[in-house]
Amino acid sequence: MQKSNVATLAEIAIFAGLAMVLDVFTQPLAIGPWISLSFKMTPIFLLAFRRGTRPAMMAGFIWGILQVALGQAAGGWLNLWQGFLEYFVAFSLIGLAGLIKPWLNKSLRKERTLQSLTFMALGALIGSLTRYTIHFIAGLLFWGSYAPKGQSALVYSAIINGSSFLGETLACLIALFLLYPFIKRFLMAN
Ligand code: 218
Repeated sequence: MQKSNVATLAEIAIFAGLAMVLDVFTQPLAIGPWISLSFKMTPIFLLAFRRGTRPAMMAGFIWGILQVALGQAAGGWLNLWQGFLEYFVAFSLIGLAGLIKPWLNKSLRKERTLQSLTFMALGALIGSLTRYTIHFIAGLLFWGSYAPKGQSALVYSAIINGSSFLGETLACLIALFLLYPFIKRFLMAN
């Protein structure tokens, strides 16, 4: 195995672990009745920008497994299909942020700050949006009976997952922008 493969595998484990630590030790910050900020996806995005889509999807997948294994998923686990979708599939999809890696790398090399930040935001949006598409669909299929009386499963899922998507994505964008000056070299892995 090549040296860079071993390094990538180590980083997958480390960044999945970091996401899990944030998951256990940070509380979402409520900024209103609907939106609360939570930057737990940031480590997966950082790995996605550094190593690309596949390693980041593996890290997201491991984070999903860790949540289930450590009992962190208990409140959000209804049955096997729903759990598989919302923890293994949804969390893996966060890694799709890595799709912008080639463009981000180019703009980082040319030291174009605004362009680099834009690509990072675009990557985070891709990962978060695909993840939350799964939660939205799972909301429709499995969570409809939790809707308040008179509210359709569609509207309920859109409200719950839409606000959660906004809070998680916004928090990660803020975290990524604040970290940017310190991580430019880290993001240019090769
Ligand atoms: C309407 C509705 N309620 C709850 C869920 C479950 N859900 C939503 C978002 C994120 C996660 C993963 C843990 O953070 C879960 C389990 C849903 N999909 N829809």
